[in-house]
Amino acid sequence: MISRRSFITKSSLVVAGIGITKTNFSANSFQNNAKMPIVISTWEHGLAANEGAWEILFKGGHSLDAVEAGVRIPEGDPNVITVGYGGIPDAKGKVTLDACIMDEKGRAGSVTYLKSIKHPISVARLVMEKTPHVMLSGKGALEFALDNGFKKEKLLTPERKAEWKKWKKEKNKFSNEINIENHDTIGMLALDAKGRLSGACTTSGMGYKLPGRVGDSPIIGAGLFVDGDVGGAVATGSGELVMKTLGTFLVVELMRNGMSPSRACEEAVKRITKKIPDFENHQIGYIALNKSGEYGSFCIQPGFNFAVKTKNKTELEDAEAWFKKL
Ligand code: SD4
Repeated sequence: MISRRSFITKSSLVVAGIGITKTNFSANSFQNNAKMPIVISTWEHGLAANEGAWEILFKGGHSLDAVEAGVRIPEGDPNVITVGYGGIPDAKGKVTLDACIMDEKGRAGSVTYLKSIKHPISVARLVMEKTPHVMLSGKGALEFALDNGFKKEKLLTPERKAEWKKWKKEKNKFSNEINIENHDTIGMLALDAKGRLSGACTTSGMGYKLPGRVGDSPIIGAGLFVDGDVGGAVATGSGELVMKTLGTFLVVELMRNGMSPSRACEEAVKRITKKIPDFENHQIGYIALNKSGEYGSFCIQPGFNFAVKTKNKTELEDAEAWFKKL
């Protein structure tokens, strides 16, 4: 079980307009005491994704294969409306996908603004393994996928199309403010039995975004960063804030300098609160896993959770939040 070592201050600073209390957690690192392997991933859909990863991890497989297999589950699930097939489209009704992957050797691959391909994470992996590049975008990414045997598929489901039409009629205005429906990228980190750490991140991005918009999720160092000697981190939430602070690179560097995963995530959220004036209108969640199998998380708003799987446990945990509901 998790033991939070200290819960130091709880101030009742009410932030204008949203009726929430700022909570300070300090030194709230926790040891999970679990032996490798371990996999963690963002949000509730991480539970099913972790099971996919576990199939590979428990047999002694490589964490890179595990994270790819894991995140393919929400990518292929039309009920997960923020990732892959069945994802919320952009303002013009097109589903465009962002994804990246990184392994313990520091190899990385990414695709952005990819249309018509159900599993962008697998294309990102091929970019990493078959090209001298890190990132392919838009048409080029699609051509690369088709040349490598991927098939074009319709990603917009009838349900998402109907919602988009309604949105267009009633709002027709993009808002990336706190909105559960607008979020829920899957980001996953796995440490395999041999101590190899890999990560994956895949999303349909902000719902009803401007056509052409790319978020943090496919940006190495923003949506995902892994250093096999230190640890890894993934981000979810309003990508613009993560990009402006290079959030997951920051988390990993803080862990390199001795912070626990929880403290490092908290510090990276703190950076956002210092640098980005309207941060209170946004959600950001970070999760991190270090080389020893310790993990942690932190977010801006209450409500972010993440899934953890080890030999001894399968659970969904709530992340500590910068703001805590009154
Ligand atoms: C983005 N970070 O495109 C993604 C969206 C997200 O949880 O994570 N939602 O900005």
